[in-house]
Amino acid sequence: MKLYIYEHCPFSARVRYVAGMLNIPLTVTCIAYDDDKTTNALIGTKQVPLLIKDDGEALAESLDIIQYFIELAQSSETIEISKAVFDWQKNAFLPLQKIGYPRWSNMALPEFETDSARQAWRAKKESDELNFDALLQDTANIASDVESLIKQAKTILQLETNQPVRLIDGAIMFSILRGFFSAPEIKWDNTVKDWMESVSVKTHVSLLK
Ligand SMILES: N[C@@H](CCC(=O)N[C@@H](CS)C(=O)NCC(=O)O)C(=O)O
Repeated sequence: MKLYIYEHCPFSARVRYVAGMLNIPLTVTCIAYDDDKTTNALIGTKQVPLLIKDDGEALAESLDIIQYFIELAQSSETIEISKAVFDWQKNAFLPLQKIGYPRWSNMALPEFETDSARQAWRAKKESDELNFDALLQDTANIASDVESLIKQAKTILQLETNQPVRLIDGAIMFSILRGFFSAPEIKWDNTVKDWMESVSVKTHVSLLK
């Protein structure tokens, strides 16, 4: 099976997390950010993650892909997200954009190898509300919000009690938290950082450092 992704993309990362946890073999292809053709030719729009199953069928929604992996692995997990994770995710998405948007295209990520790809990113993602230079200048305030989210993550995932983390909850939290590593100013709770690092090794999904 082939999975098209962007390395920075949290929806791609949650799918890769589940594939890693369930030992689903995948050929992962990162497309260039200015590539308007590859996924358009397959599903009529520019969107990742995109799974091409072995029978050629395309699946283009992260939760549909995860559901398919759960069935393939005959796992008892589900795609039902717990309320605490759902609420945390809603609060975490804007801070993720504020940290990631002005940084990811300047990192050594495969989707941003060319000037054209980096320019396509800025043209699409920068707005009055998310002005890249202003966001970088406001790093201290944004980092403080993110540090609260990291502390909440420790409680929600019950990392200190060694309770098993539900597959879908772990996938969502990991995929958002990994994006915060792109700002070295953010101070991490050690328990959460250790969990992120061990899960990254286990799933082969790198942190966005
Ligand atoms: N609902 C979709 C959302 C996927 C999504 O928003 N993907 C973004 C990347 S993170 C995308 O492909 N955006 C197109 C673009 O940036 O040009 C899912 O859950 O898979």
